[in-house]
Amino acid sequence: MIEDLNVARDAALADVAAAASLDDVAALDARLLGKKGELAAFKRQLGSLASVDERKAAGAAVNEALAAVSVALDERRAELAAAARSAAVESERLDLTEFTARPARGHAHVVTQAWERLEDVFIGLGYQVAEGPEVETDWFNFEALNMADGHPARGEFDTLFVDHVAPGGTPGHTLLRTHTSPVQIRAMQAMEPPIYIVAPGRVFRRDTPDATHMPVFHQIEGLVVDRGITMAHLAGTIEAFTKAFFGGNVESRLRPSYFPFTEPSAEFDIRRPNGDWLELGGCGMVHPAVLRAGGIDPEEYTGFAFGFGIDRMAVMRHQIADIRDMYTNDLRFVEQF
Ligand code: FA5
Repeated sequence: MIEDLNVARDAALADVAAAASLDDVAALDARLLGKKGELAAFKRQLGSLASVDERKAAGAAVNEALAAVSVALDERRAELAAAARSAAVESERLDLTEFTARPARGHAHVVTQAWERLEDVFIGLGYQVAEGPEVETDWFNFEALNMADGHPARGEFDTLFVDHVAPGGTPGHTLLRTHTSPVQIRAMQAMEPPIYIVAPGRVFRRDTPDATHMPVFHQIEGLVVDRGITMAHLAGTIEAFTKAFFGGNVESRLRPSYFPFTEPSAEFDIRRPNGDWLELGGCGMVHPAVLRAGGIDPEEYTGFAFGFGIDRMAVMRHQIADIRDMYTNDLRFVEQF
């Protein structure tokens, strides 16, 4: 019997060593050690042995075999559990190395920087920042600015019309604003004098892109309405803000011009390093008809207004040769500013 037992024990140990999973181990445990298991069967045979000594020796051998198989099962179980744990750890591992390098941070675009710097300069001079819509009506963009239907000056603004008819309106009267000047009217309607506002924003024209023009560009409008405002205040204000924006050493000139919404009118130019003059904006004393359209009595108040190209100011500040370079989205270019 002991020989049979040894054969059965060795076979059991071989099976345990070959168990491939924790489920296999559990099945073996039941098959080998259970009450009706293969090794327990030897216990039942003990009674049939003749002598007490034989029974003792065989009983001890059965117990040893059971203990050996039990230890082997525990060991195999521990091995398989450890392997399962490391497999889980491996599969759930997070690769944190990608977070060790700081992600690159961008910065404001050169035109946005100019926009914000201009706002800062004017806030420093006591102005408020105003806004208006980019999609405007014919009335705010032209009519209220002293450009009645058919006024030849309308032709100077290559206007993009929007396929939309306002309630109660007529077709062809909704447009993308061609300048920030309609915000003058909105500000005058919304505020009582004294008015000191700037309105930076995006404007649209059917202009062909070239070194100094874009079809979508930015302007900053200025409007002052108060008692006793003169052209001298306008000239002083332009000098103050261009000095603050460009630094002290800029060569500039105000040259007589014409806008239907200002009288008298002027244009402001600045000298480029190559000696050429670049037009930065238009300005003038607010026309009485425009004050009236804004609900202000021109007998009581006077005002000045200006509209400057922000993109052109950025170009001048950074000595950029071509305005289009700012909009090609070439990182090698935009990272320089
Ligand atoms: C106007 O738009 C007037 N509303 C300015 C004004 C306001 C005059 C208040 C008087 C009182 P103008 O069309 O000249 O004017 O444009 C003003 C400035 O916008 C130009 O001097 C230029 O700096 C800029 N600008 C005009 N067209 C373009 C364009 N296509 N691309 C980039 N900048 C432009």
